[in-house]
Amino acid sequence: MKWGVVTLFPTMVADALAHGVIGRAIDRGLVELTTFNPRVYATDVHQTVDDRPYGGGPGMLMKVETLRASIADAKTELPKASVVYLSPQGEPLTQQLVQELAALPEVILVCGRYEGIDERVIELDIDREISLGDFVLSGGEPAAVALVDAVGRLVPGVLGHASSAAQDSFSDGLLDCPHYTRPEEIAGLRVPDVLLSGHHGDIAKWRRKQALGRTWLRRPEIVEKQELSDEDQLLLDEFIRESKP
Ligand code: 9D3
Repeated sequence: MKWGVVTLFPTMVADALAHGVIGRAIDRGLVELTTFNPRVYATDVHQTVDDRPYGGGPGMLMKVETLRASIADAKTELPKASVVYLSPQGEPLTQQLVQELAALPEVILVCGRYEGIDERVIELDIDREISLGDFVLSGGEPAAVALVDAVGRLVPGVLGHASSAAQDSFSDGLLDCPHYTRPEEIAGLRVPDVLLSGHHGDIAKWRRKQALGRTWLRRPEIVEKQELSDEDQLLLDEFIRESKP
């Protein structure tokens, strides 16, 4: 899968993605990442890439000519790409949207800085607008990193069998169960007996029950939206009964 990222801070994106499974996927050519910097198209001595908003007020916008030149450059290199503008006004990112993007051959991500970009550039050059959620970032780059990471791990061959995307929390809509490693006791806190029992059936049931219970406690709206199987409903009822004093 090919990504183009339009950004004033190309190293911020490329360096952040150079590690772990995505870094390896880039090294192996499974994920291709090219950055396009509007600064390259600045023509004046100050290398200006920002401009003042009509109507006045505080804050600047990205300068139109340099931004559009770099988007055009990205489109030439990635002719099949959907162009995504990362912004707080966008559609909230979900795993479903991540899966949708993973089916595309090429995506161009436009990272805003300052107060954002001219509305007409959105109309002319952008296919869709995506947000990470209702909190404030300083620019689109951290969102681009998160999006390439989330989509990249769905590209065939990127994950090993053990961590395959099908096993993810959220692939079945639930939060993950608690995990434990050595030692058996930390500051008086013991690993649950069932995990030491070697009974794989009991362990799977316990993990499922914990996943259902934690989702019910922390994200009740996720459980409400789901149609639980009879077996899941029994496990959740048991968790709720045991969680009451
Ligand atoms: C504090 C400035 N805000 C004034 C109302 C507007 C604003 C402009 C630019 C807020 C954030 C940003 C930069 N954010 C992004 O580029 C961004 C973002 C985000 O802030 N939150 C969640 N997802 C995203 S995707 C891109």
